[in-house]
Amino acid sequence: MAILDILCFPDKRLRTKATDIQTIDDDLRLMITDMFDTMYAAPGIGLAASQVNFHKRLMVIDVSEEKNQPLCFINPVITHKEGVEVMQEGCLSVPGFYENVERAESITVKALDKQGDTFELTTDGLLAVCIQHEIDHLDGKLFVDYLSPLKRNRIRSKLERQEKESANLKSRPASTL
Ligand code: GNR
Ligand code: NI
Repeated sequence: MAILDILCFPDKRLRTKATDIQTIDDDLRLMITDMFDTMYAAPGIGLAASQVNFHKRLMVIDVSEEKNQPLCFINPVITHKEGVEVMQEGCLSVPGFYENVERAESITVKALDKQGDTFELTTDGLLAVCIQHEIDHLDGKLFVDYLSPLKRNRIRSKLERQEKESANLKSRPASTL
């Protein structure tokens, strides 16, 4: 069981465009297991590989109440979008901030599962929102990009300040705490 570190906005590495996965082997399946462990521990309903500094097109999702419906998407592509819906979103890479984002209401996504078999899924609601949110991560995009520059900059400043504060605490000798 390995819990991976999650990159936080405004870390530039979150802007990397992930590349397609060519081989689905045991190394990749270990990464998938670690991503599920990390997502459930956070806790979150989804996690894109980009968030754990692995810039390949891979994401995991579980939107079930019981946390017993793990979904793994390799090289996901949205093949159809319909309607518009606004939902309040959060992100493990933007901790503590929740804002309304407009996305397609219903989508069809095509991907490979962890055996390398192609599957297609048509869905709406929270799962559709989450799939779009995770694919954005793989393209280097974050939900804060949909907000006004003013809101985004406020969030950036607060997270930068928190990051400096925690870095300071870590470098202080225990005797001064
Ligand atoms: O845990 C998460 N919750 C969430 C809520 C509304 C819309 C999207 C999400 S995804 C997020 C986990 C995350 O950051 N995935 O990239
Ligand atoms: Ni996210």
